[in-house]
Amino acid sequence: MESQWLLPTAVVLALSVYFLKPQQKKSFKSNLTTPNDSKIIVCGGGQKTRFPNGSPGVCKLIAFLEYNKIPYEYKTTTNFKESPNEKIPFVHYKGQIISDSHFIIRKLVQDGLAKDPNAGLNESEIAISEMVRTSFESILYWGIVKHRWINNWEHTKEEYFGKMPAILKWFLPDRIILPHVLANLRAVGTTRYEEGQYDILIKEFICNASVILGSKKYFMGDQITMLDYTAFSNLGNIYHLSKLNGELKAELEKYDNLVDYVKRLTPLFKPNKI
Ligand SMILES: N[C@@H](CCC(=O)N[C@@H](CS)C(=O)NCC(=O)O)C(=O)O
Repeated sequence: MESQWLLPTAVVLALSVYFLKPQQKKSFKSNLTTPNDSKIIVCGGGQKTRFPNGSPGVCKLIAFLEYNKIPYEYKTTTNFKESPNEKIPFVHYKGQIISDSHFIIRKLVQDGLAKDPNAGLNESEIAISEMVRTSFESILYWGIVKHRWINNWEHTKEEYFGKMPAILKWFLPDRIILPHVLANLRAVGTTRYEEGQYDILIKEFICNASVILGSKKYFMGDQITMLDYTAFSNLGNIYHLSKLNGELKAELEKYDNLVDYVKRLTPLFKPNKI
């Protein structure tokens, strides 16, 4: 090899070794709890006292903990990187960090802190209600995100970042956070529909939710199931945080049973001390 190629070749080899070597899997260990410590620290945005929490995932977890009278501490975080899936909610629990409300609830049920919310359903009811639950989390949820971050951005900015120091407020919301959320909305496809089409999907979704609920007390009958924590967290967000979701609230209000459902469930899931 000619000598002028030696240095670039060495650099390329060194970079290849660095990037191709198997990256050590990050283990998400908590520095706030120990393996024997059953204290639950819920990490989310905003304050515990804000109800419902503006994140449907956090709201769902809080609803579950409150309804089942499971003690927890709430920690406001902006460091989503601490979470294994880089999303909120996540919890510090028994020396580990666990992401995603579904897996957090499963772990708590497994550890005997609450009864499985779906225990009273048969196999087919569980399958159907879990399908409905995941469609709340993957269709209505993105409709809420779109309404906040696109349709009602000025209100949302004031609500989420209004109290931020002016210098941060000048660049963080519009230049850093909004582009990140818009990229997510595009990645999941919400903003790739033709103008108005996603809003039609959401209208149809809300109408379907009203038909499924019918005159029942909860979505699957007389007992609260897993689906109710999710349904409430999304519908309750639309109903109570109306500044962020004006048009969605108007849509929800077309269905008396959904409004009544949100109003009945609100006190059951509300943190005690607020
Ligand atoms: N399925 C998840 C959803 C969590 C989720 O989407 N969290 C949003 C906030 S509402 C988030 O952290 N987004 C940050 C991002 O996507 O970068 C759960 O229920 O925990």
